[in-house]
Amino acid sequence: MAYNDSDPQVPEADPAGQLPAPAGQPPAPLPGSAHNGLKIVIVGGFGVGKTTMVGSVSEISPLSTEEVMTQASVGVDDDSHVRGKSTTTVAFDFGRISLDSSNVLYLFGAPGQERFWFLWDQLFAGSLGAVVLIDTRRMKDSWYAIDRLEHHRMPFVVAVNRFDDGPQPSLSKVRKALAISDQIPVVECDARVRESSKQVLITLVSYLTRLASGRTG
Ligand SMILES: Nc1nc2c(ncn2[C@@H]2O[C@H](COP(=O)(O)OP(=O)(O)OP(=O)(O)O)[C@@H](O)[C@H]2O)c(=O)[nH]1
Ligand SMILES: [Mg+2]
Repeated sequence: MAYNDSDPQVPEADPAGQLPAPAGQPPAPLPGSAHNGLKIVIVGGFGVGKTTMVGSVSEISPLSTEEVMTQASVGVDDDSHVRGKSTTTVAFDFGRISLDSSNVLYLFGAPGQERFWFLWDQLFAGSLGAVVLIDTRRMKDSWYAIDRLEHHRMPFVVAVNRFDDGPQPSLSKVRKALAISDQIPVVECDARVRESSKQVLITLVSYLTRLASGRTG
């Protein structure tokens, strides 16, 4: 089944159901019946919003490994489109969403800077699938993520994180520019908004479900 770029809604039932309290609120403790952990990774280039997405959608205060960017990174990291950004992920972000009484989604946000990419392969271990976050101002920064995921044969969906000052290509154009096959969902999102990030994860889980049941292609 080809994915419909023009339809921002997830076509299938919400497998995540209602999410618990937003991050920052007192989290609901993980029920003792939650025995099935599902690992998802969020990857993409430097400063595309990976940490923001984990933080917006996690039901617990996310664990993050943000460090202040120093003068030493000048000339090494391309910060030309992230001028307001003062910290960067140096290991990973970690968040959690309870899907139901027995299934829990564990979210890992990857570090975006090239010098930390060696960590990605470890982060992929045991993952069911991935979200590739895209910043349309720097589309080529996502090639490495897509390349690594294809290398690992890991299913992924593409989420275009819209920044106000960036170009606003259609999802079809993004798909074409990144040579994403028709079966792979390409959606847009605002990583700062919980509901929007949640929809991206639902898209991924729906896609994984379709793959598992052989209903794609
Ligand atoms: N306008 C806008 N800003 C965003 C959006 N998502 C994230 N930001 C901002 O973009 C900056 C980068 O976000 P991060 O979440 O740190 O990006 P990251 O991908 O984790 O960065 P690294 O870990 O350093 O690669 C932050 O200042 C966010 O507030 C968005 O959808 N729209
Ligand atoms: Mg980060």
